[in-house]
Amino acid sequence: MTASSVFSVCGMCTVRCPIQVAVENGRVSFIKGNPHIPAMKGAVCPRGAAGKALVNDDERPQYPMIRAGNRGEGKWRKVSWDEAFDYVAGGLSRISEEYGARAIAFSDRGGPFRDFHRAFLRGIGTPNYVNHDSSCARNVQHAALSLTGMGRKSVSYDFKNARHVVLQFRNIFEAVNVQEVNNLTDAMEKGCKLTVIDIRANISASKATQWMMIRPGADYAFNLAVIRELLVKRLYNEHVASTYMTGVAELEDFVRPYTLDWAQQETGIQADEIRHFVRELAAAAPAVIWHPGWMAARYTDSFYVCRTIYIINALLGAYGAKGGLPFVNTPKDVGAKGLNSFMDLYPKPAEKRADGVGWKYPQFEEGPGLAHLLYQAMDTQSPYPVKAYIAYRHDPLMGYPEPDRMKAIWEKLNLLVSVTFSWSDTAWHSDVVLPLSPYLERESIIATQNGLAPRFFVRQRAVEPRYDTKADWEIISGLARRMGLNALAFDRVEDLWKFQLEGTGVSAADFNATGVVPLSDKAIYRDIGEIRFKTDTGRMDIITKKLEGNGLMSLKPYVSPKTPPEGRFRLTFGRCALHTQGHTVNNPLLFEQMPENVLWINQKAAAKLGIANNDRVEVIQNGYSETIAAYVTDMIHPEAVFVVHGFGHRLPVESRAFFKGLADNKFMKGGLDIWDQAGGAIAYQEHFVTVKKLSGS
Ligand SMILES: Nc1nc2c(c(=O)[nH]1)N[C@H]1C(S)=C(S)[C@@H](COP(=O)(O)OP(=O)(O)OC[C@H]3O[C@@H](n4cnc5c(=O)[nH]c(N)nc54)[C@H](O)[C@@H]3O)O[C@H]1N2
Ligand SMILES: Nc1nc2c(c(=O)[nH]1)N[C@H]1C(S)=C(S)[C@@H](COP(=O)(O)OP(=O)(O)OC[C@H]3O[C@@H](n4cnc5c(=O)[nH]c(N)nc54)[C@H](O)[C@@H]3O)O[C@H]1N2
Ligand code: SF4
Ligand SMILES: [Mo]
Repeated sequence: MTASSVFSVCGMCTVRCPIQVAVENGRVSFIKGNPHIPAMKGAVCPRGAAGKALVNDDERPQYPMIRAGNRGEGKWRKVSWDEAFDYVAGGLSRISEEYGARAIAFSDRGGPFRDFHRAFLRGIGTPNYVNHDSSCARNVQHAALSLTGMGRKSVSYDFKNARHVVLQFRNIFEAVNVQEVNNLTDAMEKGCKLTVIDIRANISASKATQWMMIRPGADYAFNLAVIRELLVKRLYNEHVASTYMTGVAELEDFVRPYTLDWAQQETGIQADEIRHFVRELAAAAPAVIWHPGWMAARYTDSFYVCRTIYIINALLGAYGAKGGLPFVNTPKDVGAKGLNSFMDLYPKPAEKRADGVGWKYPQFEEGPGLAHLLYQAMDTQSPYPVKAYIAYRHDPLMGYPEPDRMKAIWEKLNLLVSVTFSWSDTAWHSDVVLPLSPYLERESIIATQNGLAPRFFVRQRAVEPRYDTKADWEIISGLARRMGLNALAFDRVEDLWKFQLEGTGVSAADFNATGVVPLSDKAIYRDIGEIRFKTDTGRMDIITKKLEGNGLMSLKPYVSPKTPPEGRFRLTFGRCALHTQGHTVNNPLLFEQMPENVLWINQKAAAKLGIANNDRVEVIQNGYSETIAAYVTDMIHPEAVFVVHGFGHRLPVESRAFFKGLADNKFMKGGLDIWDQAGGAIAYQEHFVTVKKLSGS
């Protein structure tokens, strides 16, 4: 028997925890948290443990495929990698010649391993790179930028030292980041309070010091009243406000009408409860974290909710504080040289983006654009035709509303390619599937994790691919070689690493000891006084020129969310600890533990409709319907129904997930057009559904 162990990076979700993989006879035998990273506590979450089942699953794309029937028909021709690369590279080159390079679009799922494939796009010469973020955290990002001029990841969350943590539409104990959960749990054992503001009692609420059930979509009202209470009662950090913020007086004027009694009417939460909460929070400041949210693509005012959260953190002095939101350090901040970037090999394409970001919509950050606006540009072929689309680690047919409309839009594409390790609606609908090796069977480029102590990290290959699949860098190299981008055509991953590490003083062998290379030996907290915010004034600006100058408001008056008509409910959704988005339902281990989602519905509302727990119900919107089991509870707001996202698969190649549970994204008619104009993200929760008991159940 041969046994070894490899330090690597989990790939079961976007958190990318550091792991240690035990390998016996060329097969993965065990996965645990990297023991050299203390906050991992040697653990992974249930999905992390199911990585082995992903490798062993034969219901995943096993070789390159080219479509043999109509799109979505499921007729495939098995081809060699050479043929697949020739087909895709040939198609891209032809489209580029006929329509210009800008006719090629590419989307991914964000994250630290993008430098190489984004360099490929620059090499081709297209500006049309987008990521998934308009379906996720774009509002958070733009809210952070609007106050501090710095993105959401410029601060970290110092859970370990926090004294009061507030989760508002953030379910940390189910939408898990292992290190954050461990740190928060440690802090709570030392007395840190946890307040959860949610439309239902999720697992985080069950662990909280206080849970407040809020009316769906009324979060902005809650936050405006909190700001008023902080300002009027002088519970905020006056030194921080006067030294590092501008516009606080305007803010105080603006929030004057938003009293606690008013908020009680809007949110359903008692004024006294909010008053007490604000006092406790102020008492714990500055070691407080009001989490600005992650999946904040919910309402047309979600940007303003996130923005008020950042403002509250600022007023409490949490920016830069131990136990609050300390500023992260880049390699440069700790005197180290950063990685060499493949993107720097090519100039940024001068062409305007098809999604309008940066010119039609100057209020938005250009980097990852807005995918839903790219799809609209594909539809209108304006400002110019987009003819090729590569969905790379992205399943927009499940992640965006209106999959049928999207399929119709994609009829205008000459080439649709999916790069993925699992089947997905998007892969099934593509012209070419380039199968990626699952994370345990591939290595990545080296990446930087900025933080209190920044570090380099890398994913190592633990075992060889079972099937004819390839690593990301091999796929991009294969295409690059055929398109004449020789600087990106590599045969050995060691050569990519060498390029990245040149001049840093670090070598690839340095990752072998612990899986990471720390760039500082201790956590470095920078005081707020050392920071020059990237705003007009160098301080945190409440009145933001970039908003005002683009017809948007810095201080937007509250508009009450619509109340659903009798018999209808606002469709809400979120995560569970056992699955990641849409791509784990068919994982044998995880499927066994949770094969389908259920519809949370309030007990009184269900009683009116004659629905009892476990009854099969029909969910209907605009003539479309699916059935699901009801979970009747008084722990959800009566205006809402809730499902875990990612279910309702309809692909015959996924025998386990097939027809299990309900797909929330199919109940969002018109949803591609409903988005937050200030934050850029889709407003997924602006949809109502009818719920009926299924006759005979
Ligand atoms: N209705 C509704 N819509 C939603 C949400 C919701 O809750 N409800 N959630 C939103 C959120 S928060 C997000 S982040 C998005 C997620 O949307 P997506 O990012 O599209 O979802 P995933 O299922 O995580 O990943 C998509 C595909 O990428 C593949 N994949 C995963 N990891 C890798 C990898 O490392 N490399 C490659 N090449 N492929 C990989 C998977 O096999 C999967 O098929 O959906 C959003 N859309
Ligand atoms: N296990 C697991 N972990 C994950 C993921 C996963 O798929 N599975 N996905 C990762 C990704 S991509 C993301 S973006 C994050 C998402 O992380 P989160 O945003 O924390 O997760 P969600 O479960 O989408 O939503 C959090 C909570 O918002 C509540 N909510 C819904 N509407 C409202 C409202 O109007 N007001 C308030 N106050 N609350 C509301 C929901 O009930 C839910 O409990 O999780 C990441 N981690
Ligand atoms: S949170 Fe779980 S699934 Fe996500 S990277 Fe960490 S161990 Fe893997
Ligand atoms: Mo997300």
